[in-house]
Parts: sequence; C-alpha cells; structure tokens
Amino acid sequence: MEMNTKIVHGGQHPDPSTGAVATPIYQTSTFAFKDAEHGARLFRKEEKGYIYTRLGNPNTDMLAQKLAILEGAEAGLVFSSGSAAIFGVMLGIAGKGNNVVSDNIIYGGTYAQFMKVLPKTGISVTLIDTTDFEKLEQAIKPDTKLLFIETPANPTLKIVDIAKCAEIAHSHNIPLVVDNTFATPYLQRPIEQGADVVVHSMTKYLTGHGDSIGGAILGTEKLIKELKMLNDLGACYNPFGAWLTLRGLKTLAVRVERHSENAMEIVKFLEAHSKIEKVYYPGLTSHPGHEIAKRQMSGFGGVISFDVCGGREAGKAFINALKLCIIAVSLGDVDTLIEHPASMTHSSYSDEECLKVGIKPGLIRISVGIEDVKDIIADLEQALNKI
Ligand code: LCS
Repeated sequence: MEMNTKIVHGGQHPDPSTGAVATPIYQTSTFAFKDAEHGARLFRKEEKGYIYTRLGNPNTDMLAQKLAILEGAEAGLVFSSGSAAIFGVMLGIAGKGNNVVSDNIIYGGTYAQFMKVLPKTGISVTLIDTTDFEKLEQAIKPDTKLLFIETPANPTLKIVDIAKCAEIAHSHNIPLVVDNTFATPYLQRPIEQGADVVVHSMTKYLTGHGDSIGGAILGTEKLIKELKMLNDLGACYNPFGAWLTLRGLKTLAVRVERHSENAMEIVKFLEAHSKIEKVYYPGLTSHPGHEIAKRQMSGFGGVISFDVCGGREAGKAFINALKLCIIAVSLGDVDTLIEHPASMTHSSYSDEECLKVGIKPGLIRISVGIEDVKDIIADLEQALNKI
C-alpha cells in the first residue's frame, strides 16, 4: 500500500463481530475469562486474549499496530502521553548508572524530564549540539545506552541529520531514538533512514484536533516485547483516547499537506514584513538545516518560529493583539496556535540556557492550522500593525 492508503486503512478493518466500519470503542477496564483455566492460560501467555486494559485493549493495540505500519516499524506501544512514551523508552533501554546523549534543543518538558526526573532513576543525560558530529562522538561514553534526537526540534526547528546520527550511534553499538512529533510519518520516517526507535507525542498532528493527550514508541518486535514491562508503569493510553487518535489519523495526509502549504505562505509573508527580524523554518533556503531537511523530509511541516523586532515586549504585544490565532501551547491542531517559548513551553530552560541554545527572549512559535491562510495572514498583519 502507498502512504495515503496506509493512513486510511493500515492496521484497521471492519469489526469482525458486527461489521461496523468505524472502529468500535472498547470502553472497558477488564475482560471476562471463559473459566479459571482460561484466565490462567492468558496470564501465562499460553493463549492470546485480553485480560485488563492496562495490559492491552483492542483500541490501543490497533493504534500501536497502525503507527508501526506508518513508521515502517515492526511493532509499537502506546502511552498516556508523549512524555510517558519518552520516559518509557529511557527506562526500557537505560538504567541505573547509565547515560543518555541528546541535543540541547528539545521540547521543554522533555528537557525537564532529562534534568529532573531521569537523574532520580540513576540515568544521567548529556546534552550537546548533535549537528556537531565531533562533539557527538566525544559525548558518547562507554556507559551511554542511547542517542535521543528531536527533528525538527521544538521550538527553533533545528534540523538534525538522522542518517548521520544513526551511523554514529551504531558505531558505538547504541540505538538512535528519534522524536518524530513535528514531522509525523507522513513527512519523515526515521527508521527508513537508520533510526532504531521512534517516539511520538500523539497529542499533536497524529490526533490532530487538540482533543487528547497520548504518546507512542515504535521499534523492533524484540524491543517492544521488552518494553511491555512498562504496562506496570501504569501510563497506559485510554480506549477513547486511542479511538480519537485512530479517527484523527485517517486525515493525517490531507491535514499535514494543508498545514505545510499554509505554513509556506505565512513564511513568505513574515519574511517580507519589516517588523520581523528572523524566521525559522526548515523550508527556507537560508535555514542551516535546509539541505538535510530536503533529504530526510518530504515536506517542511506546519510549525514556524520567528523573532519580532523589539524583543520580548513587542512579542507579547503582538500575540495579545491577535484575534483569530489562539494563544495556547501544543501544536499540530487544526486551529492555529501561537505561543512564547521562553515563558511557556520552554520555561524549564533558564533565560541563560535559552540564549545559549538560540531561543531568543522574543521568539514566537506558531503552529499553523488548516484555516484559510488569507485569514491567518490578515490576523498576523493586523497584530503586527499594532506594535
Ligand atoms: N515531544 C515533542 C517534540 C513535543 O513537542 C512534546 C510536547 C512532547 C514530546 C511531549 O508530549 P506530551 O506529553 O505533551 O504528549 N510539546 C508541547 C508543546 O510544544 N506545547 O505543549 C506541549
């Protein structure tokens, strides 16, 4: 099947008992056993079947299988959030006394997890610029168990070379884990480029409508089997959430196409505007990662960041003057969302850390929705006129 067909049909089939075309919601916490022996056989894994929704449910299983198909992975596991999926992959692959190497530009929540939560488990994290291959080589030590990258990265749209990172990770016998939230498997499939594991915040483009928080890990059958121990972590996705993501996924291709088209128009508008200092978008030929993005992505996505002339105060005045674009965190929704990373999504970084990694005090991030682009531009224009 080609990608658009996989997005609609992959891993899904009409309900075998009723013929229902839309997947039913298996909103149940537990499943009846035929008798005591049947229950015992399921627990001993001698027979396949559902036991308890934290351990597996038809909706979450179908979603994991569909995402594995879209990412070209052997198997998947879904979680209550993207953050839980990232924590899961860390606990699954690394442990006490181990180290993880990652980039210094990542989602602020992931950064906080790496800085505050992982050290409590005895896992240390080394953050570097993963586009500097020499530094990357030096950062990987004998106790390093995985390399984690996010590309395009939140919020500066930094592009990291997946194939090169995979090569370096493999030369040290460690896996490369890629957070593919911004690109989605529609625009970028890291496993095809050598990555071993993909993680997602399904909260974003995959669910697409801003109505559920969820996460996923996609990888080999062997890894996912090992990660099943994370059922006991308790961060399972709920059946209705999984159903919402399955429903949202059906339109992933058309939504991402529109998000990307609208974003490109907005980039052109912002680039030409006298009150905009700098635009960050991998589709721009001036973006330092443009050539790599062209190679590893089939489009540039719907998130843009930009610096407004006048810094933090001007940026604040600008977003406060918007009427259509909604001031909110998250991204990948059909609605256009706009936020100020330094005080919102990346407030876990100190002001100095923000500056060090290139998150300027006035940086604004926009997740372009699927509205008529003329209306989004008109809103941006009237707000820029007010500063
Ligand atoms: N990975 C990336 C790249 C993200 O952008 C986020 C959330 C996560 C993982 C965590 O996923 P969650 O647990 O929220 O499902 N990013 C957010 C953002 O930029 N604004 O609000 C959340």
